[in-house]
Amino acid sequence: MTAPPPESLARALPQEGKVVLCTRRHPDPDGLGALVGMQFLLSQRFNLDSDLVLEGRIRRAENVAMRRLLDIQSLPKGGVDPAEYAGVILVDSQPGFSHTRPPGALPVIAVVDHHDGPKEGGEEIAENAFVWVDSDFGATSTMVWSLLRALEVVPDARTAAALFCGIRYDTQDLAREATEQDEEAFFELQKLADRGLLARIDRPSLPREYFAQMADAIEACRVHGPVLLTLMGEVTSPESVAEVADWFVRLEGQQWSLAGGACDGRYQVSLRTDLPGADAYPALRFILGEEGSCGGHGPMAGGQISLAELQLEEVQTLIRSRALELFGVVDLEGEPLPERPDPIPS
Ligand SMILES: [Mn+2]
Repeated sequence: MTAPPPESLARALPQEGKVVLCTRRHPDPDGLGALVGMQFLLSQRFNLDSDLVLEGRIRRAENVAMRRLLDIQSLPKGGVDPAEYAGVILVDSQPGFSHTRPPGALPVIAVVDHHDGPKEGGEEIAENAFVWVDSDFGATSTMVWSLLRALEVVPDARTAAALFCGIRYDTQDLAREATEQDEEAFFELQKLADRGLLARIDRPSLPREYFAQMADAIEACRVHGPVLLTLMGEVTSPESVAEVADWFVRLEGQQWSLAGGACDGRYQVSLRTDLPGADAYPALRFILGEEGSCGGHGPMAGGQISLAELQLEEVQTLIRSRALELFGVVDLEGEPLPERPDPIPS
């Protein structure tokens, strides 16, 4: 887990002008935290201006709260005039990932990410780009924090809050896939961050639509022994699919939780496991097969299948049969999730 020397970041950056910072479509807190941290680093250390481009919608309540309370400003993707920028920096994602399309006509000058994933498709990476990909890290925000530290930039309260949230949610408060570095960054940043803001981001108020989505998820869930399959129809957001997978893996005795839902012309899928040492990415790659694409690290993976050529029901059937096959539970009948006690005889 060694970082490339920070001087190589300096070499990859333009001497002047502006750069675009972006992350995956439908950014999560780690993506947002890494963007805010990188923007702060560029302005404080390199006197370089940057604009954020956020693609897709931010809908999960914590993410919406994080963006609003930290006042994270961005340009629409169509708002980038390539002539105004010297290049693109990508965080918490990589150019070859299907859910990430940096604004075109600009070279990728830096990549900082902690995901495993497809290695192809990086043709737009500049020759002397700073590329740091290391799946040992629990969060990309930790990697950005370590760059700040190596370059002797102390984050302000807002930047610290953003990076802290990235680590907090990607590692579930250090409980999941956290390394010593994640731990050190977490506690350092917690000291520097605005705590009132952190509390408001962590427990945001929720619309009734949120509870309706969760009711649908409970209804759709089927328990196949150690495997939970929650293959929903239309969902309010891709994040809600991830949230359902996260929520249901907490069911006692469960080892794998797979959730799926249709949104924006794609069937979004999230896989979680609490089996010690299990790797979700190869499992999801098998389940989505050639029809889909995915990425992930450790116990979590996410991906999608386009609904342009396949019907929703076909995709659900495909995912269900491959998941039951992979996990060896083809013979187990799926049971509804809520187990109701027998009514008390009157
Ligand atoms: Mn991440």
